[in-house]
Amino acid sequence: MLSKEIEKALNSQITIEAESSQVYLAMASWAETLGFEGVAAFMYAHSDEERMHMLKLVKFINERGGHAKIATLKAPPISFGSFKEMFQTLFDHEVMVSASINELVHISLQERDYATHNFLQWYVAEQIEEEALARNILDKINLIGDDKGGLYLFDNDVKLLTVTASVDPNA
Ligand code: OFO
Repeated sequence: MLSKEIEKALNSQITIEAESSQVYLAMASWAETLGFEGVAAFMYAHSDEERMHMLKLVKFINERGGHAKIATLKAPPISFGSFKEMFQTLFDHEVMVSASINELVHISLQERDYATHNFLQWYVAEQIEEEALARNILDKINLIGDDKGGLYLFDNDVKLLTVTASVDPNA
């Protein structure tokens, strides 16, 4: 059985994951309107991943006798400046998500809820991967700068990352 405090904290994380999914969906749509198919495909897949992160939490809370609540979400921005700015926003967002997961881990230890602690380890590992991936993309885009040909190649490159980074929803 979940304590009220853990239930509340996990529910807040549902909202964070849902908002991540929305922001990345907005990024996908923006990139698509600019004709960058690779970046759009990458962001659509990332948005799906975040929805999966959210669903995992919903199921876990309900399985443990709590009630997963679905909250209203803030509307994400419509455009994101440049791709460099967009991927910086993505990276900063993931760092914020990692901090939030760390806080959840901390609360689960305080409450001696080892089942939740164990469940959260999946998110801890996932955040290491997501931050590394975002950092990797930022490094690439910093090398390219505003070079049009470079951006074209970058778009193709990111398309490949989408294939390799695709997730197993049952993981
Ligand atoms: Fe990319 O954040 Fe979910 O966990």
